[in-house]
Amino acid sequence: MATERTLSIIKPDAVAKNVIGEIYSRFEKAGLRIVAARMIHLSQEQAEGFYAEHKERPFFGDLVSFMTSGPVMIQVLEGEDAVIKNRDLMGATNPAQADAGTIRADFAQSIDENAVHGSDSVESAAREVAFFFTEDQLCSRTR
Ligand code: IDP
Repeated sequence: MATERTLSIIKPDAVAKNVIGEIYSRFEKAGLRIVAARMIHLSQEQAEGFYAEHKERPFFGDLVSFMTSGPVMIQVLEGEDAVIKNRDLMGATNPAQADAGTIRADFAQSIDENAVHGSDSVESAAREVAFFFTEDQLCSRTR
């Protein structure tokens, strides 16, 4: 097991539903620490840059307009196997296919509005964390 960091975003649908605390509680119960957090309303440029790898996908325009439709809560989670642990807590991309008890099964309504983002690998986590936070903004226990 390795101590990792991963980037998590509580998307506009879940912020609007007022379930930030419930989602944070799941991170904490799973042993993940929040080592940085910021609420922002993403600009079009930020959303397009963050999701650049999906630029050619047919849903890209909808994804960017959804992610800029309201504030998001962005956090860095740290802990043993943080990347996969967070992905397990999130559940499948399509909430209709997400396991019972996962964040997306409980709080998301559709594949477009699916409550949370989480980095899918240690490599993308490093890039995504750096997209929103500088190293000195991370209150890591490992520093
Ligand atoms: P992930 O968020 O589970 O890692 P990705 O495949 O990386 O899933 O897709 C990024 C985001 O793009 C998803 O969370 C979802 O909001 C959106 N998305 C993915 N596939 C579709 C689709 O087929 N239709 C609409 N939106 C999609």
